[in-house]
Amino acid sequence: MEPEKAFAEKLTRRGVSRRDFMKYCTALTATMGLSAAYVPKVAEVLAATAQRPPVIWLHFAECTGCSEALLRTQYPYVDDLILEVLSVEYHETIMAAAGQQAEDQLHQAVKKYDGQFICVVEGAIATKFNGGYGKIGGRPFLQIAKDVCTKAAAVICMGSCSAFGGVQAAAPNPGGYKGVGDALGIKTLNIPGCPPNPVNFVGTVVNYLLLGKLPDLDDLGRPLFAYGKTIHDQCPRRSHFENDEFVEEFGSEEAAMGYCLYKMGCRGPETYNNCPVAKFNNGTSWPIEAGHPCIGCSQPDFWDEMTPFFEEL
Ligand code: FSX
Ligand code: SF4
Ligand code: F3S
Repeated sequence: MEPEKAFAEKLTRRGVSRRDFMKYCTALTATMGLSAAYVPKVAEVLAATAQRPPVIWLHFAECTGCSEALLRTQYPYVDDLILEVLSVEYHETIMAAAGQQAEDQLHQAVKKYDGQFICVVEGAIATKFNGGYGKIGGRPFLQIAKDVCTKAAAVICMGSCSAFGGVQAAAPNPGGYKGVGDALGIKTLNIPGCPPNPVNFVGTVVNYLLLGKLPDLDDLGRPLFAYGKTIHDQCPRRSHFENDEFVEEFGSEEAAMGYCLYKMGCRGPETYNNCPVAKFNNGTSWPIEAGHPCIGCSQPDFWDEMTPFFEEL
């Protein structure tokens, strides 16, 4: 069967119309900062069936919210596709194997794809006491990460825990938890957020497949297409005190300002992420739209730096 036809049938089996799929591709292309001319190319990348880069997906100390965010979006089948576009060789949450069988699978995959695989990591790594504060199958996260990440072609940290340490690394941090880059002394591509937006992971992978390179990064290793601006700079609530029409509608500048969540502790002015534009659950909403101040979840050490939450800075 032609690949195009096979793909269309696969979508139909999952109850996805071609129109829905193209809508997703259009939103993804915009999120990646590419012009609309790239939409058909992005669709092609997702539809292609050629041999794809092998991926080894590791879990360390975290809540698995990052995998959940990717697998349980409103249109899980679309984000699911990325797991088919990639050749996922190991992923504890979704693989059938367990125990020794899973361990064997990991070792075989690392050996087979040495130097070629993309390693995606969720969760932070304990570094004190030889990594004694966090183990899988009796082996410290630190040891596993050293064995696996150092053999990868690229390491993508999914979520604030693997990127910067997250809640495990919050004071007093007895286990000496760190993000993967810090723990191993390597450069990683970071997609922080607690959880991160799956579209930013998909965008990073599609960028790699489409343009043959990883996207441009900021000095914290975050793709600029997603983390190039602050929440505040893109926030619709900001328009209420900067737009004369709204000020008039609210009666005074002060009243219009009340619509902003700054006084409830919003950390939007110090937080770099694309939540106002990308939103979550396929564009349904995002924290500030739902009435909750941004807590700065994509910034390093936000559990220490951005707390106490709900208090004005
Ligand atoms: Fe951390 Fe992810 Fe927060 Fe949870 O895997 S970024 S605690 S949403 O799950 O690592
Ligand atoms: Fe800025 Fe937060 Fe107010 Fe939005 S709600 S304008 S991000 S301070
Ligand atoms: Fe996180 Fe703030 Fe977005 S809390 S999800 S970066 S609005």
